[in-house]
Amino acid sequence: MAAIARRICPLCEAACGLEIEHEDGKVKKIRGDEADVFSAGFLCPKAVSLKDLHEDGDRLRTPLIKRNGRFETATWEEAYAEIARRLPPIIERDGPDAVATVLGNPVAHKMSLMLYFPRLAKALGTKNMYSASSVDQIPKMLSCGLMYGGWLSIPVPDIERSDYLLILGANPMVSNGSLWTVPDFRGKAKALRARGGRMIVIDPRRTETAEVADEHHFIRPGADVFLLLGMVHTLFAEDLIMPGRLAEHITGLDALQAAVQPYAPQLVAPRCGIDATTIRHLARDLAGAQRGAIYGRIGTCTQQYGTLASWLIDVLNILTGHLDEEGGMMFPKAAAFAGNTRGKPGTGRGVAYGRYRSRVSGAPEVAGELPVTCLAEEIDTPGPGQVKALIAIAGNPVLSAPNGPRLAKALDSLEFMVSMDIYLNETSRHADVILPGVSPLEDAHYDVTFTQFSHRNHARYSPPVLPRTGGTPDEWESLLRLTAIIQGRGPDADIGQLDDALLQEDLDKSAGPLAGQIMAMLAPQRGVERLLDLGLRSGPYGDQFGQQPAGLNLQKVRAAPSGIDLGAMTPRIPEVLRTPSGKIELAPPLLVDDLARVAAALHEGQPDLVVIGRRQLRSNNSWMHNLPVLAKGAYRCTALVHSHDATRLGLAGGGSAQLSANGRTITVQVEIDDGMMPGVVSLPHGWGHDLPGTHMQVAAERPGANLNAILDDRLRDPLSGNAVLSGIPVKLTPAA
Ligand SMILES: Nc1nc2c(c(=O)[nH]1)N[C@H]1C(S)=C(S)[C@@H](COP(=O)(O)OP(=O)(O)OC[C@H]3O[C@@H](n4cnc5c(=O)[nH]c(N)nc54)[C@H](O)[C@@H]3O)O[C@H]1N2
Ligand SMILES: Nc1nc2c(c(=O)[nH]1)N[C@H]1C(S)=C(S)[C@@H](COP(=O)(O)OP(=O)(O)OC[C@H]3O[C@@H](n4cnc5c(=O)[nH]c(N)nc54)[C@H](O)[C@@H]3O)O[C@H]1N2
Ligand code: SF4
Ligand SMILES: [Mo]
Repeated sequence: MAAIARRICPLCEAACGLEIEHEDGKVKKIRGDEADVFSAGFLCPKAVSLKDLHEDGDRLRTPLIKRNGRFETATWEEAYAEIARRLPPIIERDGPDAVATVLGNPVAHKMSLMLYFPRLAKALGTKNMYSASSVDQIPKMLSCGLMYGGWLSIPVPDIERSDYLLILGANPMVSNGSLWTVPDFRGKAKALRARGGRMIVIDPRRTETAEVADEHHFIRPGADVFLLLGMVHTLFAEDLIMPGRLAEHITGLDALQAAVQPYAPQLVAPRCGIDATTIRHLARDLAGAQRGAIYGRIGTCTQQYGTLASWLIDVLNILTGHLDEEGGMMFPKAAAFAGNTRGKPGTGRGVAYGRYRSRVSGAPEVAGELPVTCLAEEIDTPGPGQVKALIAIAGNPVLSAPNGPRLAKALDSLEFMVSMDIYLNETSRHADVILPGVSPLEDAHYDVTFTQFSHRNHARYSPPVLPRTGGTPDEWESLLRLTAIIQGRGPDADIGQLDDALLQEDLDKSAGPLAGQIMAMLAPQRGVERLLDLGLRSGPYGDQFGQQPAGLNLQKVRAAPSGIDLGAMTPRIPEVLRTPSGKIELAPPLLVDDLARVAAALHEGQPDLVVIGRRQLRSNNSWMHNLPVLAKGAYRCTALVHSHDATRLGLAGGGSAQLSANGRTITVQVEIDDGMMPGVVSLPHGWGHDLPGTHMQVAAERPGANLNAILDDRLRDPLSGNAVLSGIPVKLTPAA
């Protein structure tokens, strides 16, 4: 008989609640859960691909061990034994820094990986920790860290109560939101406009989001900082500074005013490609909005001024009285694991930044990690401290990080590499051992990450939809197994006992004399469920282990299969602040000093042609191209070119062309699109599935071209270390 299970979709940040109809272990139908307290039935075309993902014959079901250059299937025992044989001797010989870890995007979408990777990291103690954060949002984490005192104190638009939304470098109509968990952005944007609200988009492409907005302005890629400085300048010049309730919670206003003084709209206009009148009107409209916000995302992060742009966006919200106000940018308060509720309310130590630097480039550590663009050089540059082994978890940096060819070569030179992945793909092919993850229908889920960026607070838990088969461990168990191996306990350690011991250690630290009692109250749960129960019960809505009997625990969340609504966001300043001053730092010296780079580049000319990235609804970074339901249809890895550029460069729509930068070239298919800003070409990332040694048969049929193959791994925002992916000068010529 068919049964219906509920599962939060793990495929993007919108975290929609789904209904999965299944029978005899087979998925029959996937639809949105109308009763879901957060997503109310919304879903996008990717949701139904969970069936294809579950059934994909190319998805790994058993570990693989590489012997004599070829992968052989292996049992879990054999795989762990191989790791135990090869990894610890490297640590013993060269120390923990000889082993690097690299995490990919799906880690943020998997409770098992999110909650248990820290265990592994602690056991290993390496400085060489890398992740997709540094090709993504780390500039925003740094700017918010400096301003509010916490890496995850990142405000999100309160769209349901807003009447003005200015969007820079984000395309939520396609991405479904990022650092902003907002299922059905389209519906919410439509409602905003129906209330008489306005939406404005700043993007070098007239995007799907621009299409549903009231206004769209092209911007020169990488030049948001100039626009934003011009807007802040306007607020000061026109006496539009009105932080309202926040006035007593901010510091650095004078320093900020002095810092933006040189950037009058007429001066920055040519540099950003937006005229001075428009810059002033954008500033005035934001200031005049009753309930409004300016929001920026990946386009504003993946550029050389990523941290500065991220900072100025918050500055604008604060100066116009839109931070921490209904309908503006507000701080979510997640039910569990909320980074922005830890510690004493109202003051703190702020964030520690640059505690160490990468060996080769000297890039500063941010939030405990180094830029992923440093990984290749740390492997291929000999000398003390060189990386000799790698643990890659749910990441595909060979495609997702700049200069994939260099990284691929570097990975081949490692003494040992483990991949935890679900495919034999462009990155995992370099591993010596691959430990497969499980299908999202086979594990339990709670959104550890994206509840922290949700436009409305809620708690939802999904038990596994289908049972795991063939003795496959859950990923938290694999991570504990690796932890045990690194701790020198060998491949057959009792990981149940280790799990208990590690939790006991945590509790001794956080709960002191109550540790034993709490441990007993969490029994007989184990693994991720136990950590989740702990997170919920000790969280801001928790039952505090009986002290707040009406509060949340896992049992209560479980009993509500479509989730528990915890209400709209509420004002949190000053409680959310953790800066030493107890104030919002408007002008952190690190950021103000970095304006020297901006001043030096104010009159820089526009390169003839630059490339930017793009996301697509039926794709997700590099890894969903093997799912037939998404792969079908029109060829998607096209280079969008304005017709004027096509004419002057001699390019024809549908024709192929050579796209080159940094001495490397890829072949792309041209698509003429007058929605592009002239002088800018757009190509999606995550393609290029034609590398040898992979096994993704559907993806290989239409491999596409890897944009990152031509980008420069040495180009970073010097503050955050984030890769520069946008606005890179390129040459585009017709292919012979
Ligand atoms: N040029 C350019 N490059 C970019 C971007 C861009 O805009 N432009 N965007 C960047 C961004 S924002 C990001 S987040 C990164 C993403 O960078 P990555 O995370 O490195 O890339 P993904 O394609 O998301 O790869 C995810 C990997 O996880 C595996 N996987 C999927 N599900 C699971 C699972 O449940 N368990 C395990 N163990 N493995 C799993 C997949 O097979 C795949 O190997 O790419 C970045 N790269
Ligand atoms: N369907 C789908 N959804 C996804 C993903 C996916 O691959 N596919 N990836 C997920 C991930 S990992 C992330 S991080 C999020 C990202 O979520 P978003 O940030 O919303 O993603 P993008 O669609 O890449 O939007 C970035 C926009 O920035 C523009 N842009 C490029 N350079 C500049 C610039 O210099 N200035 C300005 N102002 N704009 C610029 C681009 O044209 C693009 O429209 O999406 C997530 N959701
Ligand atoms: S929008 Fe994102 S979370 Fe929602 S169904 Fe689509 S992929 Fe899943
Ligand atoms: Mo991302």
